[in-house]
Amino acid sequence: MDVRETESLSPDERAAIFDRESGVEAVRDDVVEIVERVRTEGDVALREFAEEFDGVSVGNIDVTDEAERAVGQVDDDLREAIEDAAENIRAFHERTRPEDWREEFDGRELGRRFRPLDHAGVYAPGGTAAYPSSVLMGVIPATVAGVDHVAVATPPAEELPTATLAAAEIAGADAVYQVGGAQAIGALAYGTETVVPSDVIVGPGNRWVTAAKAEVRGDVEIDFLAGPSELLTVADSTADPELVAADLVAQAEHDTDAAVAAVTDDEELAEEIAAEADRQASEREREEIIRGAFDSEASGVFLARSMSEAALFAEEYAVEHLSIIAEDDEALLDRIDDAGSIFLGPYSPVAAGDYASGPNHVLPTGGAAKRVGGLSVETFLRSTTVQRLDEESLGEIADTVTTLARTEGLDAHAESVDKRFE
Ligand code: HSO
Ligand code: ZN
Repeated sequence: MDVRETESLSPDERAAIFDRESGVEAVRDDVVEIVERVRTEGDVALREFAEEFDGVSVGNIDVTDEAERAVGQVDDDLREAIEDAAENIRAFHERTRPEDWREEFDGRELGRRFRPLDHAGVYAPGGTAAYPSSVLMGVIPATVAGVDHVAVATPPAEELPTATLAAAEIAGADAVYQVGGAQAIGALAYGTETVVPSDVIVGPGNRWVTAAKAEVRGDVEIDFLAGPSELLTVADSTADPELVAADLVAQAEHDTDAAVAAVTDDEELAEEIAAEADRQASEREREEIIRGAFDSEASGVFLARSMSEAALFAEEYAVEHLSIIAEDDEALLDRIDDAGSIFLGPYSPVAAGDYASGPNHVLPTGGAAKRVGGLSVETFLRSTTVQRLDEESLGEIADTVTTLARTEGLDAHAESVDKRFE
């Protein structure tokens, strides 16, 4: 891994670091066609795409029964780990469920209430990215919100991964379908003979899945366009380079496109993190992927002139996972607004949040943390406002309403208020 000084980054380098791209444009035309075929041909298209892209001749698209059986088929240790993680994720998400409220504002009784969406679709990638943990992260907030029907879509395979199926069942999914890629997003969005259409589609995926989510957005809600994993660690001289490097190597093993970086004001620490990351990479099974991620333009160890400048760097990076390992981590936390999820102190590895501490790991990437938060219970809720006025409180605002209404040339609006006082 390279060490680069933040002050000598060229405009091109800065753009590659701070304007990270998702790469979905390249597949957009193909995705439009796939989604359209699913929309018009339904299950027939899903079966054909399964043969073409996954090399699988699909019997039942609906594999909910198999998911129920999978819980009994996984090892006890794995089942307990999934159940343990699910419990922690559920506890955290229950705490975040917004409460309905009603309050009086100068006699006007105003409130807000939350109701779940009816149908949610959770995408769970397959292949080397078949993560039971992501199934928990997608399904559990939906069930906590009270969604009536939560469906999981996962790519077809001769042998579906039992851990993914078991996680869907333990998390409380109502249906599991074997359908992957852009065609899965088309099916979840518009429905087929087998697949129930969703009001909201969530979950990570490859470029095809992400491009398809962008395509159906508008017809259904989506969480956001989640790209490859990212980690930025803000570290001061008190940080242990071995631990900083271990977290970078961990997120790097997801994808050659992952972005893993550290920023510090301590030159010796910067060199040690870079050397340590290279050393640890060669001990890992996914060394090649890790080295690919190290070569990403947004990856590297960055040397800032001060910790203030390091905080500014982090703010501009707006990273998916931000780790702060520094003596005064709370002060740095106060200065950085933009990040998907924040990990404080040496005992909060990102891996803990990836699996089992409780908060969600489906998070905005590519700088989207400047605009949105991660997957949450709110993703599956819609809010409605409620108001009740009485004669007196309506009287208080009557002039304001009628003046504005007549200014807008809407005299029937004004009259509807005046009539109440005749
Ligand atoms: N770090 C990934 C989530 C994940 N990690 C799943 C392990 N399994 C993206 O936030
Ligand atoms: Zn991870």
